[in-house]
Amino acid sequence: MTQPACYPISEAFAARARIGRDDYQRDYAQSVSEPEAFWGRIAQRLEWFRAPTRIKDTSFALEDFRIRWYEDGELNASVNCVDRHLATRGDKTALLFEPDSPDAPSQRISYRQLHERVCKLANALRALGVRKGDRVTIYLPMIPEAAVSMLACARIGAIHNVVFGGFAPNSIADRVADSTSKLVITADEGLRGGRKVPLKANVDAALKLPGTDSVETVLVVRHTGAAVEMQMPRDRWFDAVVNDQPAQCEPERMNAEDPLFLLYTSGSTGKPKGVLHTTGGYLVYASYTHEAVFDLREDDVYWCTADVGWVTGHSYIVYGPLANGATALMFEGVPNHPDVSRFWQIVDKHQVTIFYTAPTAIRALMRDGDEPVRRTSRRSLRLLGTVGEPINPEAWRWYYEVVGDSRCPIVDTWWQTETGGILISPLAGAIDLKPGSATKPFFGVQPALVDAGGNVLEGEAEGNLVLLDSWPGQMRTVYGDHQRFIDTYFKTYPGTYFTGDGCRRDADGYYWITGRVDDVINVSGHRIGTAEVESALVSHPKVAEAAVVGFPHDLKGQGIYAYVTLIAGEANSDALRRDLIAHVRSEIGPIATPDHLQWAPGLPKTRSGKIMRRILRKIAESGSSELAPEQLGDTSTLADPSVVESLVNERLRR
Ligand code: 6R9
Repeated sequence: MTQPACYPISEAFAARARIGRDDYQRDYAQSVSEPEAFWGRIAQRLEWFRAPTRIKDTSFALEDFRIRWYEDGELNASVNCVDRHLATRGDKTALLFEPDSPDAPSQRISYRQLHERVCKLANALRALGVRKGDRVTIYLPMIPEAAVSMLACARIGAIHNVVFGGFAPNSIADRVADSTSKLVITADEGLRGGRKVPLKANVDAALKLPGTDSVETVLVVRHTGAAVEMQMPRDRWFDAVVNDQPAQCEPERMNAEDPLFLLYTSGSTGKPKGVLHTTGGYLVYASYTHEAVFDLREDDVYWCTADVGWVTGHSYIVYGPLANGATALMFEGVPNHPDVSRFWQIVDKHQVTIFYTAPTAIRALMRDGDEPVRRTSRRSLRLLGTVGEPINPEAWRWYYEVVGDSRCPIVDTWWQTETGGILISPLAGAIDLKPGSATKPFFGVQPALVDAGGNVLEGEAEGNLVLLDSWPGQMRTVYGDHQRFIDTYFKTYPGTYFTGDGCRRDADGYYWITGRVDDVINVSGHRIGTAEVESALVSHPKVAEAAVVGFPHDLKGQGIYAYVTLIAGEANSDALRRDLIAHVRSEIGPIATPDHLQWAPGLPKTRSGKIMRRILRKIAESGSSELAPEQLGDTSTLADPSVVESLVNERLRR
């Protein structure tokens, strides 16, 4: 039986949807023809101390570059996410916490309770000397304190810098040092699938590394109760400093363009960069996209399975949902513990209505078959979403048919850390779905495809995805390196923002993201820079040189394929291979673990010494299929063609 290529808008869904087909056409047209009027109106959804009158002042032209939204507006993000709801939603659950173990009790935190917790921590931070503009690193598990910490920083104007709990000490140290953080908030340990993550010990190790002396205080949340070493006077128990604080805290008046947070993300070159988001535009965009894309209603129970360590957790667990007064579920654990029905049991337990996850999780659960899903009800669900990487149509259909019982539309949302919020996605009441396509641009978003020469391609086409104009949620700079911001995103195709993604547009104007076209690998929806993995490998005393590329991986989307040349006189062995893989894990973190490591007597280079990654990618991608020399493309610029032959012969055959 052939599968439908298009799933028309569900009539049942459309009948009650916030945005219908005609609304989308009309509002989209206005959003690009009169962006000031459109975004001025949308900004009214927030509570401002001073309402903005200057809405948009942006230019991507290099000689006249600027990105400013709502620049005379004043607001506070925590007031919008908490205080504003007290009058009408004080007893409504803001955060619904589901712990790692199903045997531990879940927790409901009302908006009123959230207000008290945020205010107390904000007062504690002030008492510890944290001021507007100071940076605070947050290295926590998926527990309510993570959201509370972000909002407490926002309340006093401190810039938070959340570091994913899976990162190793070196990665924490890089982020603390680059942001010159004054304070770190962590926990004794994290829990994931019953396994303990030594968060405090990782922070201790990180803060021994050079460049981290800016840190004056480490606040430690007691979570598992494990014994940890407290280094006085630096380390303080979170509860001890928070408990006696007053339950009210005067919020800082922030300009719309004052920074809200930093979030480090991997790029093609160098170390991860600190993506800086500001207050007004980001919050307008996160809250509006959250309401529109997820068709949010007052009684929804909304669950995004991302970790707050990634941008999805920032925009669609914390800022978007809470600014909208929603009930957001926070899950500490993993999809397959204690068994592979865990997600769906949580859906039933809390009557989740909107569920947002990553394709890699769907593919992993799909491998275990339909039964673990079918044995749960899932009747409460009405909308499903995905994010992080392209979803293959097979996984899309399984998600649609098995998880959603062919009843729930799927929103495949394309966006980036840099974009702050969703840019291309279906609106389930307005746009027909096609499995594997993120479909159409959100309001105000103007995608275009360009060829290698920067020529804009019209109609059906495939090319590099750029954006022609700004949107309020766009990042404003790379922390401490504005030139790097401009060089990375605005120089490749001048006058446009270059996303780093390849994309196809079909005859209906639908966008199909094909994946990164730069040296970024998307492993299970996590961005890993090849340069980072290479530098971790080369930091091993036995390694002379390394080159890292991505290759197709059934579960992870892409896997990490490393080619390693040892220093002269060192012999390769399986033990050394394991040692090098473990070395990368401990340098960066488990998410950067190479899936395959191939010994390379030499790397293919041009005569000027540049590694020809194109060839390495071809070899890694080929698997067990035949690889004829002409499939490697032009090899005439190779300094030593013989190295390629041995790499081809020794390649991993899958
Ligand atoms: C939100 C987030 C961004 C990169 C992006 C692209 C890939 C994200 C996608 C998708 C296809 C989707 N990506 N969503 N590709 N379809 N729906 O994931 O941010 O971690 O910065 O990653 O992820 O390649 O450029 P981030």
